[in-house]
Amino acid sequence: MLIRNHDDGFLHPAGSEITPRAVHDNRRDLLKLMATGAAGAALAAWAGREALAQTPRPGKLAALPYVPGKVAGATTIEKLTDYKDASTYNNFYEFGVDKSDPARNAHTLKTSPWTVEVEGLVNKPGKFAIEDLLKLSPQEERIYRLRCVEGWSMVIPWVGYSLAELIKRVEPQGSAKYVEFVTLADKQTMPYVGRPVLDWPYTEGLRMDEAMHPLTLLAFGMYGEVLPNQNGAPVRLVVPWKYGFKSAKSLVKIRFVEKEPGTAWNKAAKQEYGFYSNVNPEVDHPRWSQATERRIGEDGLFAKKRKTLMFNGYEAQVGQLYAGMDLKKFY
Ligand SMILES: Nc1nc2c(c(=O)[nH]1)N[C@H]1C(S)=C(S)[C@@H](COP(=O)(O)O)O[C@H]1N2
Ligand SMILES: [Mo]
Repeated sequence: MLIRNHDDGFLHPAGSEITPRAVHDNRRDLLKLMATGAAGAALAAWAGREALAQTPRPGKLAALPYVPGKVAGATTIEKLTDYKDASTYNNFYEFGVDKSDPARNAHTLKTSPWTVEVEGLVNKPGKFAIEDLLKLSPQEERIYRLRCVEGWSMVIPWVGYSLAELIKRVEPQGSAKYVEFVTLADKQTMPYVGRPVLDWPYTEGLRMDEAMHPLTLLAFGMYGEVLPNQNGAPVRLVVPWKYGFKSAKSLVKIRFVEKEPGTAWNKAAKQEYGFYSNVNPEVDHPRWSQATERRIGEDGLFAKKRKTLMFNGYEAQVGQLYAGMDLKKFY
């Protein structure tokens, strides 16, 4: 049966049609986890999946096959941001600097054919067609918070797999200490490339252990469908414990290097944006506090600001990566 959603007017399959299989799989997973004693963490994920199963996919773009997220901490039970907000309130400077620009302008982005080149200090460099990259590993749905450095956040069900799956296959050499991510810079299709907004192409970087962390997601979709162009189609990074700008969109190159690479925002304003950019309520941006955030969709007159959590709430999973580091210095 199809039901009409009041928010967007689109037809969605009724919940009863889409939940049974997912719920069945989840129960089986949960029983397995209980047997291994890992049920505590799994229960939160379980609740999140049930909530998700009630959230129909928007039905606008191609569906992606996926299983529920299996990585510990990869699912939050918070209410999902509406698809409409997540796909119309964006930062994608190649298409303009206003939040509404990417949704308006990114239709010109050509996402097929698309290749991602893996190069640098690896034994098996190569070019991956997007179709092959999609099939490299089973896709998971993971509900992550994404917190922008500007002070707003969203909760989005991403679809993809751990970047580590790709990294393992290309066999990094011992000298590879960092990973640099290069995104598309095409003047023909991206109206702001060529304007002196940022030093194009937009690039980002992670330390090897950050890139290998299971939470670091190579994302191909959201809300059960392929990514809308404005959210970084056809493939982007999602690093949920770091400020949003680390989650580079529309990736074309992944390069393994020895030295810490420059990043788009670090090059634009070194004192304001460091290499690490971990979400940290105790380290202010030089021009504003990072202690609280506004959840998109909750911005009524009486909506309370939320307290920003250390590592965006993923401290249990990633805190160990930074043991002994002065996070005020390495911001
Ligand atoms: N190529 C590219 N990637 C990018 C950006 C950008 O301008 N260009 N903006 C970043 C910023 S600042 C944020 S907050 C997130 C926003 O992702 P979303 O629009 O999917 O929420 O994308 C990041 N990735
Ligand atoms: Mo951002």
